[in-house]
Amino acid sequence: MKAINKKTMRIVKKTRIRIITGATLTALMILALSAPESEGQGKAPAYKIIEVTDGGSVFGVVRFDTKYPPQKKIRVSKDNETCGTIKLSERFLVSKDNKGLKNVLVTVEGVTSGKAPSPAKSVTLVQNGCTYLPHFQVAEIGADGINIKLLNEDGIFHNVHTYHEDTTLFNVPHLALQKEINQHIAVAGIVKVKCDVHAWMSANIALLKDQPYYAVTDENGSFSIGDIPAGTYTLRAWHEGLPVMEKELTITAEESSEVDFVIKGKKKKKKQ
Ligand SMILES: [Cu+2]
Repeated sequence: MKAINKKTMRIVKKTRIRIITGATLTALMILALSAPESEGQGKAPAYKIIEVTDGGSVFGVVRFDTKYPPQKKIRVSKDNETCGTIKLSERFLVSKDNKGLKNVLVTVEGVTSGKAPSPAKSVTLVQNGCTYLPHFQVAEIGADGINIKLLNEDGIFHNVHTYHEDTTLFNVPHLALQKEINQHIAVAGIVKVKCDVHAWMSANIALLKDQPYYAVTDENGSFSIGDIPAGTYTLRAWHEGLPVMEKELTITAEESSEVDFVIKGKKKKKKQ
């Protein structure tokens, strides 16, 4: 996180907002993305599935206020025939029209009874042109975890290394002629994917458990989440390059609430 960091950014305050960083953030993500297995003392109650007939919704935009991080160019140092010579970083994808930020995971936290989750059995991550496709994806997982299908469309050697926090989940060589590899992940949370051969290759997979109330911002930073039971919750926005942002969210039956996250970014001072 060089173009924008904790020192050089702050969040414009519209209602109440909290910024969480570092280890606290990591711990919170696990708490938020992993549902408790059982109801017990000191634990949040297990998620209850109910029919939501008069739920409300929330929509909004995650965007920068003025300046935003540029899309960095990365010089490719090996396998140029397949990988090319220049890559554009997909870390910050910002709309030129409204400064909206793509690939922000927005979740409604604190819903204990709500619509049914939709666990997926498998997600696919493609290695193509020495880029992971897609750069960011979200899947819900059930008690059995999820299969990660890795496709090598490049015909060159890659090495897929996945992390949950700083811990390796799996680390597998993907040989040039090996089209497909399948791996299993059992934990919820943010899974970071890196290639140990090509340092610029990175992707993130968010695995949600008992959390059907989420959206990922589109190319204009827009999101929308519906069928939320009336109540007061926390709206959380996670992006790989920013501190977690949170706002209080009050949902009224059959009504729509607008909540925007506006990020004030200052350009990093150049030393030269
Ligand atoms: Cu690679």
